Amino acid sequence: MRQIKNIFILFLTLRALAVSAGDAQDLLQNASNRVHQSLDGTWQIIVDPMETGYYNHGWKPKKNGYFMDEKPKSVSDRVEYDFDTSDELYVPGDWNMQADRLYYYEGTVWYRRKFLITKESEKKYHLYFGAVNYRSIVYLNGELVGEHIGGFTSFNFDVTDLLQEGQNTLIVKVDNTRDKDGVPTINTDWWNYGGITRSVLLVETPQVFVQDYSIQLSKNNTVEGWVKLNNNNAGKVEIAIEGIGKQVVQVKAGKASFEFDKSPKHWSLDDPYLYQVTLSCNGENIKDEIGFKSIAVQGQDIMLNGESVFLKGISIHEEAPFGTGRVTTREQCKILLDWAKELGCNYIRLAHYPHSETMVRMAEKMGFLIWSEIPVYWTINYDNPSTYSNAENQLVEMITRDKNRVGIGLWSVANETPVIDSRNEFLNKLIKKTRDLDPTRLICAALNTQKSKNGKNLIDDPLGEYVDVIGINSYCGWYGGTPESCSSWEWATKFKKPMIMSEVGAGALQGYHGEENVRWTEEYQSAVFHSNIEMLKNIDFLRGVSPWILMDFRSPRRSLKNIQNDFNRKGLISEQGLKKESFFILQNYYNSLPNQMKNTAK
Ligand code: GCB
Repeated sequence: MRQIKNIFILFLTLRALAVSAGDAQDLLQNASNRVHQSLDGTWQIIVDPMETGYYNHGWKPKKNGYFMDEKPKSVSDRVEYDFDTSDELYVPGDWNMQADRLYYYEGTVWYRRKFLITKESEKKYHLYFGAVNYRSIVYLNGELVGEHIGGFTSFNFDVTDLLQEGQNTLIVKVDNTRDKDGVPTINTDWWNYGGITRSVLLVETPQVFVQDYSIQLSKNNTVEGWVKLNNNNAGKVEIAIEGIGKQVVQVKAGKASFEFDKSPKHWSLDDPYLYQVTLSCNGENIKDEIGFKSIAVQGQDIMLNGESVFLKGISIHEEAPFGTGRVTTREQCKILLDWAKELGCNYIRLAHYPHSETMVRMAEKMGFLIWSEIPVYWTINYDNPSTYSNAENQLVEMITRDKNRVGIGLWSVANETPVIDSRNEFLNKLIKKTRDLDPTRLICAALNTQKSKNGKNLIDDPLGEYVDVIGINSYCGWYGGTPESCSSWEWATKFKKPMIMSEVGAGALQGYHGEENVRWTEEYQSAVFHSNIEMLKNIDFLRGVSPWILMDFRSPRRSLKNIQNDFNRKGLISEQGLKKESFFILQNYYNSLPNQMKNTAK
C-alpha cells in the first residue's frame, strides 16, 4: 500500500514538474511556415486594472484567478467575472485602438480563446506568440504554461501535455505597465500599445523535430549551416536548396553542421534573390526562402558582396498607416515598404525594437538592407543585472528568429544612451553577445555626439570602439541650431569606421504652410532637410542615412493640441498617408546617389 502511495506521489511530482511554469522554450524556427492552427480572431477579454484576477485582497496570488475560467455551479454561487459575457478584442492587435476606454490604458487585460483540436498521439504541440506587449502569463485549461517578458519578440511553449482532445481554453494575462527597470524603461517616444499584437499559432511537429537552423554564406563563398533537433535528439534531416543541391544530415547529439560545396548567387539590393529551401525531418517539411550575401566593414566603407555601398534609408516605426495603431497585416507592411521604395531607399532602419517577421521577410524580398534593434533606449537601468538579462534575452530572441534573414545587415544594440561607465559596460556585453551569436553581420548603435573645441561635431563616444558601424542621431535645425546653419556643420570622428546618420529630421503638420522659419510648417521641415542634406554631402565617412521618420507616429509625449494631437510629426508622410514636401526633397537626394560608392578603403 505504502509503495503504491509512493509511486503515486512520484507520479504527481513528475507531472507537476512536467507542467511547471517556466520561461518560454527554445524558439521554434520559422513557426508560421509549419503546420499550424491559427488562434487569431476574436478573443474574449476582461480589463483588470486592480489585478483582481490574479491577486487576492492581501496581494497574494490567487489559486482560482481568472485563468480558471470558472462558472457558478449553482444560482447562489459567487463568481465575479465571466468571459462569456465580456467584451472582445481582435488578435493580433493592440487594445488601445480597439476600444476608446483603452486608448491610454496601461495595466492588465485578460484574454481568453477557446479552440478545438483533434490531438494526434505522435505529434507535439507548441503555442507560438508573435509578440505580446509587455508581460504575459499563459494558461491552458486552468494550468500555468509559462511567462514571457518583452513586447516585440516571439516565444513559444510546448503544450503537448496540457492540450486536451476536443475543446481547450487558452487564457493569457497581458500587462503593459511600464517599468523603470524594464526594456524599454518608462520613458519612450512611442506609444505603449498593449495586447497580443502579433499572431498566435498552435503549431504541430513530430516528437523529434527541427527546433532551429541556420543557413548562410560561408567565408569560402559556399553555403553552410547547422540544424538543431529538440532536446538533443538524434535524427536525420534532409536539406534541399533549389538550384544548389540536397543532402541528408545525420544529427547525433542535437546539432549538426553541413556545407554545400557550391557558390550561390548573391542576394543584392538590385537583385534580392532568395532560394527555395526545404528541411524535412520525420514527415515534417519546413519551407523557407533564404538568400546569401556577405557584409563587412573595410576602413570607412560598408562592403556588401565585396562592394562599397551607400545606404539610402529611412527609419520606420511599427505603426500602421491611417492612424490605426500597431502594424498587424501584410497589407500595412506593404504600404510602408512601398513608400520606402518610392522614396528611393535601399535600406530601412526598423526602429526601435524588432518588427514582425512578416515585415522583415517582405523587406528583404524587396531588396532593402535592414537595421534591426532592441529597445535599449535612452535611460534604461544600466546598473540592474536583471535589466541586463532582459535586454540580452530580447537580443537573443531577435537574432534567433531572424538569423536566416539575408536582408538583415545590422544588429543595433541601443539608441541614444548616456555615456556613463555602467552603460558602456552594459552595451559592451551586449555587443560581445551579438558577435558570439552572429559573427556574419555588422553591429551598430545609434549614438549622440558633442561639439569639439573648434565647433565640429565630434564622434568620440567610447562605444565607437566596439561597434562596426557608428550610428549618429543628429537634429540640426530642430533641437539645436537654425535650419540654415546645418549646411555649415562639420563632422569629425575618432574612429576609422563607417558612419550612418541614423536619425535627422524635423516636425511638420502635413498641409500646414507658411514661412520657412515657422515651426510645424512643411516649409520649416523642408528647410531642415535641404540644409542637412548639404551637411551630409560633406561628411566623407558617411555611408548611410535613415532620417526620422517615414510616417507620423503616435507618442504620448507629443501633446501640442491641433498640431501634434499625440503624434510625433517628424514623418515625411502623415498618418493618413499624405506626403509632405520633405518626402520629395529626400527622394531627389536619393535619386541623385548611386547604390554603389567608389571604394575608398585603403
Ligand atoms: C530621437 C529618438 C527617437 C525620437 C526622436 C524625436 O532621437 O531616437 O525615438 O522619436 O528623437 O522625434 O525626438
